[in-house]
Amino acid sequence: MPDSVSSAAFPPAFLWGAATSAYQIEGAVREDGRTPSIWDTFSHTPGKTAGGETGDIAVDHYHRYRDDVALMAELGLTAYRFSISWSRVQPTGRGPAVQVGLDFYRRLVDELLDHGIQPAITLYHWDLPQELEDAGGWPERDTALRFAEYAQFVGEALGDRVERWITLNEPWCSAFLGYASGVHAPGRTDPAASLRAAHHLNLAHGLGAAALRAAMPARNQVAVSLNSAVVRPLSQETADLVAARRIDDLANGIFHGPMLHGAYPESLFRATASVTDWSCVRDGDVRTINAPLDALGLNYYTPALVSAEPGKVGTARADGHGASEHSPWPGADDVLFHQTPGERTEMGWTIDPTGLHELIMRYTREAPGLPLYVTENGAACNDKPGPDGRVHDPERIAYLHGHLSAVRRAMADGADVRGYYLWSLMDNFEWAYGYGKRFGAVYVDYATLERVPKSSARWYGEAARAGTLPPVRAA
Ligand code: PNW
Repeated sequence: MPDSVSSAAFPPAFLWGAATSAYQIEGAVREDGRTPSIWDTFSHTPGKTAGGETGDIAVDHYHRYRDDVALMAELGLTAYRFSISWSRVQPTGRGPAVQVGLDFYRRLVDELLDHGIQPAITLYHWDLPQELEDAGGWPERDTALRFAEYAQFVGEALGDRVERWITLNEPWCSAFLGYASGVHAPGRTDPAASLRAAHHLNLAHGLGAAALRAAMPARNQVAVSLNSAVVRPLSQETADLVAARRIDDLANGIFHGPMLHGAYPESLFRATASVTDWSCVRDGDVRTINAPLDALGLNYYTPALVSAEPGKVGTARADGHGASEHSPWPGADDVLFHQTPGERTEMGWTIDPTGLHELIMRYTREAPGLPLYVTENGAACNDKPGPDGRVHDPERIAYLHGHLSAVRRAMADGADVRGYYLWSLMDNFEWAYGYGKRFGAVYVDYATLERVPKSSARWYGEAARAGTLPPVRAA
């Protein structure tokens, strides 16, 4: 890419953010009336997470949020995306909201605003109250109705001071890692249930968006964050193109179809006909899901490379996110996933910034006029403090430089990208991988919980202050 583009300034209003989620950072799982979510149950089930690690303490953000906000401000961040623990607000997933639960988030928001950092709230980042799972979880329609009620409570409590709202984070992961491959909570392996979960997550998004709008000032923005896959066929042969199309339906069309276009792709129904009859979709649901959005959040880490393997009914590791005997792709048993060539992060995910450019341009065409945010992007690296106590992570700086350049290039190509949230502010509980995978720009010493900004955090802060990317050597 021409240097004039990659080094060009970002617009002054561009948000330079970082992202986290509640279960991954808060800890304090039994405080102030919080009850277990599916991730508490899952992480405490032997064999489900690396080393049996849990979010019981995580990085203790619940008690350290003031210091964490001060650190963000010192680094120069202008935005912060975090999620709310539903179990703190409605411990049983239903009934009246708990004031102490809401108060924590109000204090956090006020702290952010006092430091000039714009908050963005994700309502659901995978931590369903366990009681709702016991009642059937996302495969049950009632969970979507419960979500709308929860959205209303949070919107009423914080809508006066938080402008940016995200209903769901990565519903693909909730539905398919949670209910099909089972590598995420609640760990079920029922393909039909996973497709019902996908529909009810969509419905939750639509009902939740409506509840937020009714509860908040009209100026606020309602969005959703999708981990839309960048799917590439291994060859241009018809069978591989068809395989790529199928994965695109199952990863993307299943969510953006009803959300952006008001319809599920017909080809999705055909591909999954042997798994479900989709009778969970009732009249009017798609209209509810299709409620207008104010912005779209895109989470991007790595592209997918697929081919057809006729006759194979198998379980290729689909995404690098935990091996399982069960596929997170119901309806795609004869599709094979390949490792994209190239350098990889500690997750084994190939580093490919062109995928982010492609993704942004795709949604620029798919949803003309809709402002876009990169709501997650980042890398797990093998970070260790050096003898001087500092943590040097040139790989992460290169990753960020590459991907932010791709964002800038997409903007030059006409995309309306309003901000970027690096995943993640600090090292945290990386789900089934436990604490072994470090995504933070800030290093966390898990023995002391001390925070040490990595060189990437300084580099990124410098970019935020300058509104342009420093050279990769700067740190
Ligand atoms: C996202 N996949 O997870 C989540 O939103 C974060 O909570 C998480 O820490 C981060 O990315 C890094 O993993 C993903 O299988 C999980 O394709 C799985 C996949 C993608 C993203």
